[in-house]
Parts: sequence; C-alpha cells; structure tokens
Amino acid sequence: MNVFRRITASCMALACSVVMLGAMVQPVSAAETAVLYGDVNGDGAVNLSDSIALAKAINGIAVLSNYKPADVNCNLIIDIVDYDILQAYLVRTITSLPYEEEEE
Ligand SMILES: [Ca+2]
Ligand SMILES: [Ca+2]
Repeated sequence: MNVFRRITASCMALACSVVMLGAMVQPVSAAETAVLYGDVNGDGAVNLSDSIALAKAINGIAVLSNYKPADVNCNLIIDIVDYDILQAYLVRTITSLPYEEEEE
C-alpha cells in the first residue's frame, strides 16, 4: 500500500511538472523575434552603451550573448566594420540599421 502511494505521488508530481512546463512555454510571435540591429546589449535601445559593448566584444574583453544585433551589416562577421557602421548610425551619418551597401 505504501509503495502504491509513492508511485501515485510520483505520477502526480510528474503530471504537475508537465502542466507547469506547458504553461511556461509560450509561443513566440514574429515581433518578439525581430532583431533590433545595433542593440548590442539587448536593452531595447540603440545608443552609446551598445557602441561600448561592441568595442569590448571586438577586443575580446566581453562576450556577446546575442551576435545578430551586433552584425549591423549582416555579413555574419562581427568586426570593426560593424563598429564603424554603428558609430555612423549613432552620429546620424546613416539613418537605418542593418546597413546595406549601395551597389555601384
Ligand atoms: Ca542597447
Ligand atoms: Ca558584420
């Protein structure tokens, strides 16, 4: 009888865990997965803090948790070119990110 109660309690705990896990997993909308290019530190804004975070990452001082917002020219490489583009965006030399080179 005691074993039966333990098995029942274990099954109930497992069932509760599955229900709780199901409640925690929310579908992600397209808006939530949209990339805010230039938002290197992920705080929802593009500003000088992102420039500093990108400089630290390029110089190996910090590791980025999400590389996509830092790749502002979308060439799959995070380097000084991305830093220069982010700087240009911050001083309004360019007005949008990601930056696309104009074809000649
Ligand atoms: Ca930011
Ligand atoms: Ca890049």
